[in-house]
Amino acid sequence: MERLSRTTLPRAHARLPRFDPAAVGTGIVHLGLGAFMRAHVTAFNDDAMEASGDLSWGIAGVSLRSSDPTARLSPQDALFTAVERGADTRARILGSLTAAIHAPTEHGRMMGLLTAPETRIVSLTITEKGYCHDPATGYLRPDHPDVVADLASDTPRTAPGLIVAALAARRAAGAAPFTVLCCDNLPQNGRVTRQVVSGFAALRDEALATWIKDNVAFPSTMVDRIVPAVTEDVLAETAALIGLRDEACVLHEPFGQWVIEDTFPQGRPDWHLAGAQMTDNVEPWELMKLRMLNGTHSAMAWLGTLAGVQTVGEAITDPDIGPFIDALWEEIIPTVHGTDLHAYAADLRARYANPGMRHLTAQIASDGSQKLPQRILGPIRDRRAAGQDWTRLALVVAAFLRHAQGVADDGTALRISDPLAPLLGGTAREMMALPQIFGPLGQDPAFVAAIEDQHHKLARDGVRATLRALAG
Ligand code: CS2
Repeated sequence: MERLSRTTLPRAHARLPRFDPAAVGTGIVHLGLGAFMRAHVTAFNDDAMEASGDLSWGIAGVSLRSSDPTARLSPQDALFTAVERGADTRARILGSLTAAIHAPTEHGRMMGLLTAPETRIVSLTITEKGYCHDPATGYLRPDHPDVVADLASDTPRTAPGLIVAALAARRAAGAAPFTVLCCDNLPQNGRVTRQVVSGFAALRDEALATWIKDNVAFPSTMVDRIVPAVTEDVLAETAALIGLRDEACVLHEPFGQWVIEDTFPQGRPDWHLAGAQMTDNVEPWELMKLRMLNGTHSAMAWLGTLAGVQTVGEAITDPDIGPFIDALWEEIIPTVHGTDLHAYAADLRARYANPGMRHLTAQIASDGSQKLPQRILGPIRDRRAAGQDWTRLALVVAAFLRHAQGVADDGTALRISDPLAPLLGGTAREMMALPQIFGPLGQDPAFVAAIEDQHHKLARDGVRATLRALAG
């Protein structure tokens, strides 16, 4: 079978870009070339391009570590299929990605794009751990091994290191900076990105840090679309669907949401024409999504992996886990703002149950140390301050700790993928004393005792019996 490329594009059985991909210029450099960015940011960008006819905002995608995305995309002229699976299956080929660059082996090409005057936005989907920050405080960790290595090198590899190097070069050339657009699931993600970038700059040069503070915009965003990791099955199904081989396709649900703080001194694509919500305050959206979606995702992930439940779809329809998640939403809802939060929860429930998605609990369970503070500890702090019960949230923390100890309820070993893995795996009490994750909460005897109690039940009775006892 032939492979997708600009040459074979007209023969693809799919919705094709309504513009000429060869005519697209690069206006954005995107760090983090994973499936999420392809299924979300690029999809909105294609829609904006089609609606406005402005082809100057193409995206050069950069993979910071793995050579895999480049190996898949480059032979296809950076074209790929986004397969949407809901009531129907729809294949669409996206054309606003202009390049797929592997940072470690193409440093010069990448820096050329990062310093080009046409590049007016640098966007990021590098996952929580890519910020090299302390998840409890949101500040850069100066002792982070990758930060230490970057400070001693002319070819930085971390996102904060690269952004600072590019901004330094632009400043030295008297050029305007770019806007830095974080699209990761962090609370106040623009502010955190500003903190880590300025923090890195200050370790290099105080004057540069001040220039960044005065000149660079870091708008916050809320991004949402469920994008499970692509498997061999998806590759085969996509080929059958479009009649061409596509090694870089992505699978996603119909839902997609993007709320963006509208602060772009250097301009931006017409994302509002693609359905993005432009606002002056993303925080309520961010809090709602991080706690209600990502928080329950993590709950299903840690409880599910412990109980041997493999996917989100199985977890939400599970007779023990499903009702627990409904009750968990009742604890979370009073800690967030929004107009119809019960309707939002009902929509999430339906999205989780989408039979076209096989979203693995093990995938979501990874990097738990980076996710727990904003997803679960934040709501706990708010409920305790309001004098409200927080039993279910406590059980989720206990499930995180049990998962980090690496053994499922049936005795099988769990693979722990977490940047703080070397510090995890001790007793519940030892892990709660880690300030990077728990901050001052870990020093609060009432908090520690409540979590230990739930952890003890999980260890003694397992997930199912604990959930049943709680449901009473
Ligand atoms: C998930 C998210 O892997 C995870 O931690 O909770 O990737 C989630 O699927 C997205 O944020 C949905 O927008």
